[in-house]
Amino acid sequence: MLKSLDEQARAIMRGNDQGTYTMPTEGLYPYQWNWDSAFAAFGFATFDLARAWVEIETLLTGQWENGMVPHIIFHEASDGYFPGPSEWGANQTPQTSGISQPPVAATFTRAIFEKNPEAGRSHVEGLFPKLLAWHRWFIDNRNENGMIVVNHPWESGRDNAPDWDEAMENVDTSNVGEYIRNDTSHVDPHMRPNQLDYDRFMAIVYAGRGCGWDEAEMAKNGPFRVADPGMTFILLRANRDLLALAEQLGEPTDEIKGWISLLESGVQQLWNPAIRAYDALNIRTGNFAGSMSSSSFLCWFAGIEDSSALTEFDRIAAVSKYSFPSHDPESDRFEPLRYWRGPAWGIINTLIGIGLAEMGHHKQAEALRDDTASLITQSGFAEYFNPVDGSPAGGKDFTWTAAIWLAWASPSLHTKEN
Ligand code: 9WN
Repeated sequence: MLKSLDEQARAIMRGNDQGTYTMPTEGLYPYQWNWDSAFAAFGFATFDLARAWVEIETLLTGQWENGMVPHIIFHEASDGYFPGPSEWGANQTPQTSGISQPPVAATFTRAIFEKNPEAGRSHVEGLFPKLLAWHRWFIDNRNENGMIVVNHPWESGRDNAPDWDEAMENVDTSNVGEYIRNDTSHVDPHMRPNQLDYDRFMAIVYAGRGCGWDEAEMAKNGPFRVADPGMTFILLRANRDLLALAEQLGEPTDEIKGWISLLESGVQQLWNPAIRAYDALNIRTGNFAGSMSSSSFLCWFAGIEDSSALTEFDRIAAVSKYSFPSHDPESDRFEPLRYWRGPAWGIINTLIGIGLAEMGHHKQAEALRDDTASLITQSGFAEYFNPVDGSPAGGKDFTWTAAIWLAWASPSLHTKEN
C-alpha cells in the first residue's frame, strides 16, 4: 500500500535523524544547521515530543561563550560539504562555523512547550538562559539602530537573494585561492548560487577567520554588513516568544521588552518607499537593495501590520502559480530555479502563513497553505520549488519540508485523520 504523505514525512525525518540532531538532507548537508533544526523540532513535536526537545537542546550545545549560536555544528567529520571546519577556523568544541542564522528557535520552543507545558517546563528552564544569551548577542553585536545586520549572506539563510547583490559587488575575492565546491556535484548547478557568489562567500569566511571572528572588528571593517528585514522580523518575533516564556518561568522581562521596542521602531527604517516593501540596507553605503523578497512579508510574523505589504503580497500571489516566490516574479532579477532568487520555500511560506493568520488575513494564509500542500503533494519533500510550474528543486527528502508538512501544511491537521 502507498504510504500517506504524513507517513512519508515522518519517515524522512527519521531517516535524516542522527540520534540527537537531524541533517537537512543526506549528501548535500551532512551536519546540524541552526534554523533547520528548529524547524525539525517543530515537525518532531507532532509525533515525538521528547525528540523535539533533544533537537533544540543539541543545537544549543554549539553555543559560543559570547552567546552566538552558530549556523552549522560539525558534530561528526564528513568530507561531503564545503566549507568544512578548517575553512571556518572557529576553534570551538564541538566544531562550528563562525556566523549565526535566523533565530527561530525561541518561537518553536514556545510552540513545543505549549503542546505540553508540564512535560516541557524543565526543558524550557534549561533552554531559556541560552536563548536569552543568544538574543542578547544579536542586540549587542548585530544591532544597527534597531535593524539587525548580517555579516555574511549565509547568516540570513537566504544565501544568494538579490538583497545582497549590491553589497556583494564590493567584496574583494583576491584572498580566495582554489577550492572545490561540493554542492554542485549533489544538485544541478542551475539551482545553486553561481561561482562568483561562492568566491565572495569564501572571501567573507576568510576575512572572519583572519580576525578570529572578532565581532567588533567585523562590525568596523568586515567586507559585508547588511541590515536584513528577514533577520530583524524573525528576531522581533522570537523576542515576543521569549517574553512569553519568561513570563511562564517568572523570569525578569524588562530587558526583552526593551529589545521588542527597539526592533519595532528600528525595522521601520527598512521600509523602502521606492519599492513599497521592507528592503535590505547596506550599512557600508547606506543604499537599499531595491529587492522585494519573500522576507519583506515576514512583517505579520513579527506582529507588524502593513496594508501596502498586503497589496504587494496579493499582487505577487496573483501572478504566481505557486506561492510564495522568494523574489518578486515581476522583477528582472527573478530566476525561478536559482535558489533564493525566485523559488518557493516551504519554511518561508510557513512563517508568512503563521503571521498572516495571526493578523487576521485568513484568506491569504489559507491560500498559502494550500499552495504549499499542492507543491509537496505534486513534487515531494524537495528543498524548494519552482513557483512557475511547481517542479522540485535542490536536495530531496528534505527535513524542513517534511517538518512543515507535519506541523503546518498537511490537510490532516484540519481533518484530524492523521
Ligand atoms: C549554507 C541547510 C542550509 C539552510 C540555508 C540554505 C542552505 C547552506 C548552503 O542550506 O545554505 O548555510 O551550503 O547552501 O540557504 O537556509 O539553512 O538546509
